[in-house]
Amino acid sequence: MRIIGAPSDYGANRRGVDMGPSAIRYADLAAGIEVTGATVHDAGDLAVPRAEERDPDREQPTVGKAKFLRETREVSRTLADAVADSLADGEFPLVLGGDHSIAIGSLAGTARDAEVGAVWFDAHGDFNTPETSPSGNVHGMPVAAALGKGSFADATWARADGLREENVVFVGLRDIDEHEREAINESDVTAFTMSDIDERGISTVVEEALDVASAGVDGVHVSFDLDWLDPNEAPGVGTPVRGGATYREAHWALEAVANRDAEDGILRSMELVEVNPILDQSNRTAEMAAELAASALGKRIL
Ligand code: 4U7
Ligand code: MN
Ligand code: MN
Ligand code: MN
Repeated sequence: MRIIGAPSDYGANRRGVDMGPSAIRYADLAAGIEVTGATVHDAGDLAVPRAEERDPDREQPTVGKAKFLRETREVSRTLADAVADSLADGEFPLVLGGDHSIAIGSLAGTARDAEVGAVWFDAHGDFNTPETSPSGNVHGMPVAAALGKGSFADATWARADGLREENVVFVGLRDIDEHEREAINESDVTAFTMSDIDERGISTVVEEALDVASAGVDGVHVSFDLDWLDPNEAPGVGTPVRGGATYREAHWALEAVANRDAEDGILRSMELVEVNPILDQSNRTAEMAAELAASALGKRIL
């Protein structure tokens, strides 16, 4: 497998997530994964322009109120190539963010020559468009971007045409904006909320999510936003929302991904995003990210 760092924070409204890849590596990511018997190649970090270095006079492609679209487009293209190259070389791509806008690149890369589904572990729907976004932050838009919603319809760099809407599944939503909710309801994606997990249990929900995401596709991308976890367990995120998944639920979920992959080889690519070391306590959130990656790739903890 191949680790690809994408230290971009252009999609979030605060600094810090650009240090996510370093923090997750520091938490012994590679050693944790090697326990599964996998060979880990670390490809390092992609070159991402620093926010302070950008030229304010240079023209920005403005779409609605989406911020930093030129930089986001650049990062997305670079990352899409890196993910596609990794797959072409037969290595599983594990992408480290960065904020969740990097998923635009991961999805474009993994869906370049394939039909794919996606399982989205997140407190948020990430289904805003430049038109509906209350913040203008692109980390709240990657699913809509990849599916070509709103003004993303014309953004060939953002659209992942191989991503099938009916195979996109959200798990554990608990903070959705009004227009975002309408758009999710009108779409063909499947959405499980935290209430669904309370009612039906993590195992039923995740198994069903994997069924939906993997039906009739070549592979599944797992996108893991650390704010899916409860802030008590993972405080180092930019947009914490109380009432999230527990440590045990998160491990169960990703062990289920690994078990399913062992059965049918459906896991195609994965990303861990939104770790913000500045807001973290002793790197706990990055450690959680590293452990969860190992679980998804086959490590059993208990
Ligand atoms: B994340 C938000 F308004 N919905 O669009 C927005 F609440 O990648 C938050 O899931 C988005 O962390 C959070 O800005 C994006 C907001
Ligand atoms: Mn997210
Ligand atoms: Mn989120
Ligand atoms: Mn966030």
